[in-house]
Amino acid sequence: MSEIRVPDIGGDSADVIEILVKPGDSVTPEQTIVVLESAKASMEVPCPEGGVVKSLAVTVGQSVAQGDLLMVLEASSAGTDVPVRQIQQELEQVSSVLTPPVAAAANAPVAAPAEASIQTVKVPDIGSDTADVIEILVKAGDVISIEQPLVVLESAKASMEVPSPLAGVVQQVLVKVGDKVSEHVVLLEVSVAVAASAPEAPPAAVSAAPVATVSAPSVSAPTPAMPLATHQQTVASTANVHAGPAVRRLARELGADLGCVTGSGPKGRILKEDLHAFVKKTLTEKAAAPAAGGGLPTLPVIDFAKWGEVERLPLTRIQKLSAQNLHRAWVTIPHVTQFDEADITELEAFRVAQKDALKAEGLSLTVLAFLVKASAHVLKQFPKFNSSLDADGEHLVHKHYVHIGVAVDTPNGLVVPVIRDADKKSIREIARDMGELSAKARDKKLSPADMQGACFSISSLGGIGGTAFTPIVNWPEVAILGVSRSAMKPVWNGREFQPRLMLPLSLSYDHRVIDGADAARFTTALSKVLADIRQLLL
Ligand code: CAO
Repeated sequence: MSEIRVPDIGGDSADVIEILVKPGDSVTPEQTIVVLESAKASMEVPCPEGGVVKSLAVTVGQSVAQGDLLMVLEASSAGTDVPVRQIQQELEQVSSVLTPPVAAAANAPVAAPAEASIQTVKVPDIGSDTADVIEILVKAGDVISIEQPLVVLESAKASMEVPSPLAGVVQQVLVKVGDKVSEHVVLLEVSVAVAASAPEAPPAAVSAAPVATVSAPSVSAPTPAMPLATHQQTVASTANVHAGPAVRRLARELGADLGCVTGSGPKGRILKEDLHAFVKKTLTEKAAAPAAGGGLPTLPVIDFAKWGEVERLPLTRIQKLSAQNLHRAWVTIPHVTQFDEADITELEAFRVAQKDALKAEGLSLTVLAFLVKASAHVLKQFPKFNSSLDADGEHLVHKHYVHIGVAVDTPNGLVVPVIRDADKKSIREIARDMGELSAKARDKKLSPADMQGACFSISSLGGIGGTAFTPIVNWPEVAILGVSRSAMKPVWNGREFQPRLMLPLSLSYDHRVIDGADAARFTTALSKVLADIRQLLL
């Protein structure tokens, strides 16, 4: 039975922030068992020997000091107890390697302005002859603060962050990744602010830049009293994230940017689970993205003025909003458009006959009022077209009301006011609603409520022209009817060609909800109603 205790943690106390094993777990020598966090650094405590965890003596959040009992371990084989002291001595060799770096004021170049002096940051005692520079966390121009990690070094024994003993602005980084460095090698030059009137004033006077106080442990102690068995230690891949060495190491191995990972541990600390979840999510998203290139390619910025004179006009609020909505609908809804033609010869004759009478009432009777009424009628026969996909992706929400949106072209952009309960209204009432809503639209007087709650939309370009188009479904609706200009056409009636007024219909629909056959049935039914509007009376 072995007692595993807190090794030298380079300070008075540290909090237990993660426990990585539980009673009954088998552990191997050097496997990390707990993560501690002191005021200066976070550190992993490796198990000095293999065995089975008998009991834990600490809980997350508990404050511990050197020598405190962490856990009791049942040795896997008798007689292999390694004295803890021996392990601790070994660890201390590593943890004590980091002594204050030297800021060689005497070596500072004199190019600094009167109110700044250039200080150097050198490699501290790293406990071995040489170490590799494996990561550089700052660049020229960066504003750095005391204890901010500057570079990560890796020796045969350990990886370690070298924190800044100075606050100032990095002038020059004098090493690069891959360099082999040894104690006293200059890593950086930092411009440190000093009192302008007294450049040689004692450092104590320069509170923001403790030039000569760099040897004072409170300022200069490099991060790591990391009492870790060397290769268990790891490096900071991202300077300002809250994560322990093992997580940082894993992130480096996986090429994951810890800055993008949300920590779920105490004080937002990134745990291994967070990193795994992040990597999994990223991979899933990549897999779900289109094969070539993954995701939507970003569009390059183009300087159109290269080819001639240009003018940049701001988009209106409506244009920006509809751009967003159209784009979202276009990329998220699998669209199909069903084309058809309705014979509106009789309808047009009726409309023309009624038009003037309604005009006297101030109403404009166009084909559109008939289309709204006929669509409402057919929507009741085809409830799927009057539905929306539920957010859970597993239900279809059928609406027991029929509100129809009508696209209106205004100088400020496209808006879609809604005619409520179109199934219950007469064509005259629909024509009145249409007139009022389109006037409001053009006068910018539509309220948000006027444009909400539609079940189905109609976009009519018939007054303008065209033979067909593919409208974009107005999400969360599942279908939209596009209407083009009616034209007189020769139609074969079985014996002869007859001149008939044909109205082109373009029905775009969400193929997740509506099948092609349903769509063809819908336009056929609509065409029949438009061909003989007496059906609306039934
Ligand atoms: N075929 C032939 N003529 C048509 C027609 C059609 N499909 N639709 C309308 N017309 C005729 C009308 O009967 C009217 O003629 P009269 O003056 O002889 O009666 C004339 O064209 C003008 O109609 P209108 O456009 O003023 O009226 P409307 O009811 O047909 O449409 C409105 C109203 C507000 C929908 C329309 O003005 C509008 O803004 N349309 C554009 C919608 C749009 O931009 N959609 C695109 C969305 S996707 O970008």
